Amino acid sequence: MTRRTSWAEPWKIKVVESIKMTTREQREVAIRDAGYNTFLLKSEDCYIDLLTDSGTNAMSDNQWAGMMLGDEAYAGSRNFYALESAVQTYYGYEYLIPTHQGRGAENILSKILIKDGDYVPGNMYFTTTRLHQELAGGTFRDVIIDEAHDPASEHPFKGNVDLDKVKALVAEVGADRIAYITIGVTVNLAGGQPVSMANLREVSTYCHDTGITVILDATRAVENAWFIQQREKGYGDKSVAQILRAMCDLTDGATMSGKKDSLVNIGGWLAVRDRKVAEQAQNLVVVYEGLHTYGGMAGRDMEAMARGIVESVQDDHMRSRIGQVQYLGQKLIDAGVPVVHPIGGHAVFLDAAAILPHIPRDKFPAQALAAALYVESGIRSMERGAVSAGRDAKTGENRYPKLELVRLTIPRRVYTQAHMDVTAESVMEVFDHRDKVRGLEFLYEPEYLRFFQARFGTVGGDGIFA
Ligand code: PLI
Repeated sequence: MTRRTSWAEPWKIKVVESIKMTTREQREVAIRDAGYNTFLLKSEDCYIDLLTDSGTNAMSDNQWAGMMLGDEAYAGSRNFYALESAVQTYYGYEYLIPTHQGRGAENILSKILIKDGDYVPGNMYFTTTRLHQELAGGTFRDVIIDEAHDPASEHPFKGNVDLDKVKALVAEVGADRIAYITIGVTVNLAGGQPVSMANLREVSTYCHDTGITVILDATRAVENAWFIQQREKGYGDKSVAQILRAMCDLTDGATMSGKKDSLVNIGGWLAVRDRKVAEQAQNLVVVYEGLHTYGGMAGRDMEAMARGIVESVQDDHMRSRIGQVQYLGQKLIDAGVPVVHPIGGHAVFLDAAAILPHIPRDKFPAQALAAALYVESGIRSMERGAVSAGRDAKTGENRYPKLELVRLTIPRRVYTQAHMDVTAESVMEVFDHRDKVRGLEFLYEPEYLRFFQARFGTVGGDGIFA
């Protein structure tokens, strides 16, 4: 019984969508017209779209059936109660406030919990999360372990919080100036790296003893639960659903982008245990999102998410979801392409600083690598380096995070292993011609979340390849 070692997806395909290959000449024009920013490309000009796993998932027949059961009442839609029940069952929080997507929840939470001058520690920043904290008058402090900033470190839980860094912040500013701590699981910008249950428990115990609220960024918490099952002693015989619940039980609330783990195309939520915070959130959601029983989502979207949550916590789903990411990552590791180790949950991250050492950080090697990969192959990826990090809110200087990465993000249930093979070969092709890739400089830089809409020009000649 040892011959069968492969896994296969726990589904078969019922509907397909055509994708088209373009010529290199067409792609050279498209990327130039897009200001060398993959966010500004037209989707139809992309062959394999690995820009993000956010809202790009394929829904199941069961979810589509649920869409037909949308109760589009302005107030009290039955689909809200289905979603509320799914969140209570699988995440365990008592009060659910739906939002149009994750950043809607971040906005509301930041406005409620942050006072001007407060600090908000977190295990590495996320773009929208930090911006909402700053807009609410807070200052973000990174408290992730040092290993997270080292692409080569094989630490199995690189998303862990360094409790000494939290303690140092408490000693510096006082616990009453700390609005709350955000724990991202998994940590997107560290490479989709997980947090261990032991670390979550240790941080939760310390914070609760010190009077600090613990907020989970639950966006990819189910993927985190899978890593705990696979890597942490004592969890090998627990289900993903049990581990997810145990993680959430250590925290006071969560913000959620349903567009990732929950296998839908839109939606999010804020969930808390404290009734007073829930009341404030239910009041604010009316101002920014919609009534507290839809929060910017259609009834059908809430139904699809309720059903997606149940599907997302199935062990066989998670095995194939993360298995596919690992498959791509291993191919690149075997080919000697520098990537973030270990391979994370939702994406393979190319180490652009190591691949393009001839491009200085202020000429944005990761942005350039993403553009080069597109021209080479039609594959769309995303910069996750200095452009994403933006400028310091106080000094206005560019931030240069240690990690300068390109993210090959895998949508859930969308592409096959054959697409992963083509992706790996395309990355290898660019890797072979890496010394020809040109750096970039800003032509247009928007004030907020610049990576979405910035435009660039190539340095030292036309075209991304010399
Ligand atoms: O895109 P939203 O507004 O639904 O969610 C914001 C958000 C919050 N936390 C984390 C960890 C995210 O990854 C996140 C969104 N991520 C995007 C869009 C991504 O491409 O990774």
